[in-house]
Amino acid sequence: MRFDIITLFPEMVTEAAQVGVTGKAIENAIVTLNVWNPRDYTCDRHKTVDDRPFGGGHGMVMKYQPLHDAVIAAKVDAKNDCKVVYLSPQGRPLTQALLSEASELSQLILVAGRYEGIDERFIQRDCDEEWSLGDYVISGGELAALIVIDAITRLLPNVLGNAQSAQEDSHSDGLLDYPQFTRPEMSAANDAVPDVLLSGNHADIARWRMKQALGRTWQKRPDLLKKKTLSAEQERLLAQFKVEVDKV
Ligand code: 9WO
Repeated sequence: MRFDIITLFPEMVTEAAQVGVTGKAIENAIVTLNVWNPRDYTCDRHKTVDDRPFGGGHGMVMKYQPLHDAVIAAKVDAKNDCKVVYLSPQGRPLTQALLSEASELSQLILVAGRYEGIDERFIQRDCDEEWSLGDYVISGGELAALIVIDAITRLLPNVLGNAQSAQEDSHSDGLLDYPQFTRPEMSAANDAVPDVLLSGNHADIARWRMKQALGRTWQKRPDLLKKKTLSAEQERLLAQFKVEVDKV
């Protein structure tokens, strides 16, 4: 998969992407990352990428033309399954399902804005979609682009060592993760690792983990649970969790 990022701070994206899972995917040529700086597509002596907003107000707005020319450059050998996405708080809220869909694309062009925003005509004419990470504001789209790249990369075939691990991650089945423990077995008298995890009984462990995942989702994110249809077994495990919570 190919990612193209339109950004005034290309090194911010390329440096951060070299670390960890995304770095390995780039090294193994599963992912290619290209950055395009609108400043390189300006036509004036001062390489102007921003201007004052019509109607007044403080701050600056990114100009249409350098952004447009940078996207055109990124599209030189675009296939038809290419999408241009602007990252902003006005966008459609990103979900694991949306990211999973996007991981089928061969090219994703991510536009990272700066300043107080970008000329609306660029969003209208040049972008296919607008995505939001959540209801908060950051100083530019680069960190959002990195999150999108990271989340999609880990869904690509041959990226995660264990083929199952992305599938088993929190949210891929609409539930929160079950709790994890490692050594030591007992750090304080009333701080023990649940017995079942030490039992070696894999069916019991799987049931316990499913019960915890259901229980925590019910406790912390009831909104997620409302969207899911549970199997009879899952209903039974959740009921059991609720009884056990009442006892403590
Ligand atoms: C800054 C600002 C200052 C005064 C009045 C209004 C203002 N709006 C903004 C603003 O939204 N700036 C944006 C910063 C411009 C485009 C890139 N920026 C951005 C992207 N902030 N937050 C995101 C983002 C992207 C994806 N998901 C969540 C947030």
